[in-house]
Amino acid sequence: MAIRELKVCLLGDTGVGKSSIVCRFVQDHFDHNVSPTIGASFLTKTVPCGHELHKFLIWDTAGQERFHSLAPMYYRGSAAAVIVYDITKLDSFQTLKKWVKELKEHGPEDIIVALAGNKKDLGDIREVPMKEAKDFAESIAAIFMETSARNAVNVEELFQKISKCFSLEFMLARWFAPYDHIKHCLDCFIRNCYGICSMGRQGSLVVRAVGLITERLPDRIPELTR
Ligand SMILES: Nc1nc2c(ncn2[C@@H]2O[C@H](COP(=O)(O)OP(=O)(O)OP(=O)(O)O)[C@@H](O)[C@H]2O)c(=O)[nH]1
Ligand SMILES: [Mg+2]
Repeated sequence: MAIRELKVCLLGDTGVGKSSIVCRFVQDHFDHNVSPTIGASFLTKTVPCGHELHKFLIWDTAGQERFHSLAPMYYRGSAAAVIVYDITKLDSFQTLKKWVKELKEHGPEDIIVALAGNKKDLGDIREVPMKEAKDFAESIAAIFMETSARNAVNVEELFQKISKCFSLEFMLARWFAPYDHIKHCLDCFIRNCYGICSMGRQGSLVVRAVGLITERLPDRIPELTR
């Protein structure tokens, strides 16, 4: 099975639960007395996604202001960024918006952004209405989930959603969206592509997709590029 590596960084205010989310996802563990992150920490986890394995290379950054200048090192080259806020702290949602802006201005052009409203278990003292966060996420075409690292709510699901964005079907569907009228051709192409992918070739799926079209469907190029 082909392994695809996905660099993911976590950003957000100190104390919102970035390390706790990563710890829940990677080790299925929650620590009430976790220390603030210094610099950043790195963990990995491999999950199945359709006909592939996705290996998350996770950079859990430090939210304290003194570490802010290090962040570009981690979001540069990231396939996805998870920006975390604490639903009980309105300030942390404002910080999230600053991160969105910074990513838009300086982050990778095609980065997938996921917003995570953590500490869902403390819903009775929430300061950020879910609808407000959801609407904001929609306005920037980001994934949105409220999570609880403490109670293991929506953490796995959050990473699954990110993983799906890098599945072959999703990437090709996005890439081919303007060519919906040749759906049959696309379906054949996806099947062919899986045959090659399962042989474990390296490289970007989309680049491979273009290569395969050229190689296997040369007569369809005029249609695809019209
Ligand atoms: N109730 C509750 N507490 C949580 C949750 N997630 C994290 N916490 C607590 O929030 C505090 C901060 O969590 P961290 O994971 O260290 O936060 P962080 O975002 O990594 O902070 P920095 O490393 O300083 O940027 C800890 O006391 C955690 O136990 C959650 O889902 N629910
Ligand atoms: Mg941390």
